[in-house]
Amino acid sequence: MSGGFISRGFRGRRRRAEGDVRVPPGQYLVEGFPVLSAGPTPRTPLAEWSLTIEGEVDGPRTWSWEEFRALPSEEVTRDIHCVTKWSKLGTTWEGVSVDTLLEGVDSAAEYMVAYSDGGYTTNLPLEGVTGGKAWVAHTYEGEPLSPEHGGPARLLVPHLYFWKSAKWVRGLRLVTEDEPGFWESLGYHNQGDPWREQRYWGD
Ligand SMILES: Nc1nc2c(c(=O)[nH]1)N[C@H]1C(S)=C(S)[C@@H](COP(=O)(O)O)O[C@H]1N2
Ligand SMILES: [Mo]
Repeated sequence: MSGGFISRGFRGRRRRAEGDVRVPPGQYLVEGFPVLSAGPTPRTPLAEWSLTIEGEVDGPRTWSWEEFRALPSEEVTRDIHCVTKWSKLGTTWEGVSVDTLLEGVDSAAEYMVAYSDGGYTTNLPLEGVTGGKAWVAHTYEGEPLSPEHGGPARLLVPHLYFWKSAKWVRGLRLVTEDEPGFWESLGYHNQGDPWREQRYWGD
């Protein structure tokens, strides 16, 4: 019986313990980056792209691609968790925080619906996307975000299941009444907290 055997066992237990801390219940780790899209990949030319804040606001705001890219960006490294059970640790993004986009917006709304090229929507409470919790990301691992992963820009809400991170996002509509988005209408959980395993309606 060698010390090596004992220390390998010890390292094994430690690894599992560290993994448990970062991987929500029912999830497994992937090294690659799976692509999950409910339809074809839209390819909007940057000259035609814009990002809009609308709905229950004092006046809508729209940024062209150049204007959007001139806003202050942040680099964030986060773990992401898909409801189909894959998790990917330590992904690095750059994007404009939703706090920055909502700066100076006067609204009584408590919810928003993110909408995308191609018609995808997802709903989020404003509380869940403000205070440094969500970004409109344009860069992934130092490169412009690829079309398959939502480029030119996608919502990034890493503390919720990844279906809330709308790819090809074009706008945020602020609403006073919560409205289910695409997957939420089809039975996915309204909130989608991976740490509470809020996968489907009724979880
Ligand atoms: N516009 C749009 N956004 C979307 C989706 C989609 O089908 N269309 N799929 C969602 C789901 S279910 C997941 S898991 C992630 C997948 O992102 P990825 O393809 O970059 O891994 O995007 C989310 N955002
Ligand atoms: Mo997903």
